[in-house]
Amino acid sequence: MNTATSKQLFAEAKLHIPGGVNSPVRAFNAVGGEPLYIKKAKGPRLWDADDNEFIDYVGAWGPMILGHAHDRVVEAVKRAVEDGTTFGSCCEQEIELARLIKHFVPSVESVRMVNSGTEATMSAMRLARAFTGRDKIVKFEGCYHGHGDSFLIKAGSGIATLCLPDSPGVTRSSASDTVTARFNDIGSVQRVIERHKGTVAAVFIEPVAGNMGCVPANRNFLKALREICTQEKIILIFDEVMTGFRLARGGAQQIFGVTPDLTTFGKIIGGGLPVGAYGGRREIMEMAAPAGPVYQAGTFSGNPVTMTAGIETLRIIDETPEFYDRLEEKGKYLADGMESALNEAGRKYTLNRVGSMFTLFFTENAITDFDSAKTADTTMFASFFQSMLANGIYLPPSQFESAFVSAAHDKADLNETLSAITRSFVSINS
Ligand code: KE4
Repeated sequence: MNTATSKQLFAEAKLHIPGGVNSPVRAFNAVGGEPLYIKKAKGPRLWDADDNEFIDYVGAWGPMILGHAHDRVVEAVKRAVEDGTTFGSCCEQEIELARLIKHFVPSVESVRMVNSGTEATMSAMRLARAFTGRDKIVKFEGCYHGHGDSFLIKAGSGIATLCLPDSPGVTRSSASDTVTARFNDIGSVQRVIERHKGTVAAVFIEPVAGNMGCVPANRNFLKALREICTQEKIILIFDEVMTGFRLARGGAQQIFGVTPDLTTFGKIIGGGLPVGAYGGRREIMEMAAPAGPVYQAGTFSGNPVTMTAGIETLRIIDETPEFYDRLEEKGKYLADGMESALNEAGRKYTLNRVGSMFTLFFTENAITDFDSAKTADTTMFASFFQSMLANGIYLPPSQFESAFVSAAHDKADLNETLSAITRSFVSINS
């Protein structure tokens, strides 16, 4: 595959940008080779600077559930831009997106728009601390909640990808207010809560983790977590930046039937533009300034163009009652085909999938938490990634990320992907 232009661009980028990238996980460090420069995307496909074409399973790390450059979203954004991009004032569109988020997710009584998932989790944490008067937060090893200081402790996503222990620059004092527990292990939660009795403000969890690869929480674990938080008056925060509007209309909380106190959102609600949001119980949300004393602000928060892209995306989903059934069918079809290809190749693997999120781990171990995810053969994953790329399939360049099927992937795309898998295992074998 000719990647001369991408290589040239990457060499130039490294002169101007740390590591040549504006977000570490896209640098291909964990899979070898160099990142491709994407110049165009439409539906389920990407084209790079050398005109190589790929079927895309990164989906910009989750936002592109409709596929890239959906005609209706593009048209709506074009119209919005012609009326001005951002005013630093109120606009009607922010009310409409807030209304839609509440329409989809019943636990959200009030919601505040921000500009990234990181801002959403940072703000939700501040609110929970103010509401409870407590300092500590609990997070789970392998979960990633953005790059706020308090969350860069045993985090997933790029931290895991780059095998970083945690992150320098996070002070001991902020790190000391974060305690970690083991995902899917309620005993570890009970021990942590007991040890820090009366000082924990919030528990953060990805109800289906996407940042150690796709690792679903166990329903009983989540129900027990809900009970502990209720009993201890701890704010339970579902980080649904990735799973919100991805796994069901009401996100993971609808699937599991567990209601958090606050939920953080991002990705899909921006329709491909930068966005984040946090929302939940009104009595907590009303503490956010200017309704209450907890300060949080943002120049671009609720800007009409991002709101328009999010509104159009959620409207398209809302108009399609079978939207998530179709995504489930596509996810299942691809997973079943992958399993038979892997079995035929005699490969040891574990495939975790929830709806249109999936991750292939090269290990026979069940993957239920970060420790088990780390037993996967990342060297084999890197070979698989590169072979699939050479066969025109663009997977997430990290074992510790989830892949995504979009509504735009059709049967032909999925079959092309499955044949690429078979060819990849032949080339890896040889
Ligand atoms: P952003 O600040 O990147 O918008 O969102 C942070 C975030 C928060 N919570 C969850 C569950 C997330 O998955 C994320 C961001 N996801 C990563 C990919 N796993 C974004 C990709 C990147 O960092 O380049």
